[in-house]
Amino acid sequence: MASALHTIVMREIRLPLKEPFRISSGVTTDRRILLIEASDADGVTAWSECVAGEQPNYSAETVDTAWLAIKEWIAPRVLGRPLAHPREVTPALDHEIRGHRMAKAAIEMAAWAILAEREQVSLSRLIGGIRDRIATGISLGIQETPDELVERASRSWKNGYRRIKMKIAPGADVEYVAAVRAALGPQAPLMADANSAYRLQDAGRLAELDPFNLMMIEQPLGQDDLIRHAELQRRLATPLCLDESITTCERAADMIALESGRIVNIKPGRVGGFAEAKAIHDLCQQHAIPVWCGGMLESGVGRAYNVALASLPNFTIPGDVSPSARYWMRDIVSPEWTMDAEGLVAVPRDRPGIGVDVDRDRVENLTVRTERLGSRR
Ligand code: OSB
Ligand code: MG
Repeated sequence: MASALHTIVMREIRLPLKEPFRISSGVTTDRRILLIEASDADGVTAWSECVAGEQPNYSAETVDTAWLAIKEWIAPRVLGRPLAHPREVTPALDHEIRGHRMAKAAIEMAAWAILAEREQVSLSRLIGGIRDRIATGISLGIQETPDELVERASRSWKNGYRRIKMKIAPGADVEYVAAVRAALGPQAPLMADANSAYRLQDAGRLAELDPFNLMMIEQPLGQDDLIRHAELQRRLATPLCLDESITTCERAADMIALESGRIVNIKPGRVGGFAEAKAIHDLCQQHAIPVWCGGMLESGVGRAYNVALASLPNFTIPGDVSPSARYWMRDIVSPEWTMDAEGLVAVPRDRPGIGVDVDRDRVENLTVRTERLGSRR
């Protein structure tokens, strides 16, 4: 990009979900979202989003740790530093700053969007995406009863979603999956995500899911585990997919070597940004490991990055890239993200940058704190 980041504006907004989203480790009702507006020395600007949650129940990072990390360590490392290409951001940030990948990703991804703006190409084209439309799945939170899950799964299937993911936990697993499989029939592409709720001793319980022909079971065991997942995979017919455990491309290589899973959920926020996400995509492609794009209940800003990433060739499984209306009464971008009746989301390949406009007035109204880092022009 032959430029440097000049200003980073951090904003926290509050955005209520249409309905609470429960995973095995907690429930989210109102999203607290950290938005970034970054500008380079020539005034080219891009929005990005940090995917950290409200609580440290998915990873150690939260909105508050990300805010601190960006302000204290990450922004000072990149502001004013000449960058020939966004690929240089991750090495610059990883040097002497451990972890904080979601915080790093928010800045790294903004650098890619600024380059896309500078070159007047879409983010998708900039990173080598090939798809005009991407297949979309839905992630359904844990419900009070199997019937309530069946109701949501049936509606999602009718609405065109290409893949239905059910959150599971001990006590809300076999019965729930059995009910949805019975209601939707043998062909429906179903999967389950446990968000690390099980132990290896639960292998027998998880094997009871094998008869339901799930496409995969996502992250049943420890959030940083590979060894026990490998042992579990040997005992299950259903493929395992790793989410939380894959924090770097090296971890993906370890997963492949250890056979800890057969599919990878790639979330650019989880792995520190687009460069690492692309590296994992490429590695998995070389090893015939399919990947799909996960979600973190992002606003339309974060979604833009997921949609661009999911347009890469090895994203062959529908991702958690649901349209805006699945989450929000009203999104903060226009146009909002929509899905057609075939369960496809259009990739804005002919619009420069992230491909949607941020509704600045709405963002201002939702903002609870702001901080401007870098020099004033
Ligand atoms: O494990 O994929 C996950 C949401 C928050 C935290 C973790 C996960 C999720 C989802 C939601 O599954 C996916 C979406 O954004 O629709
Ligand atoms: Mg997951």
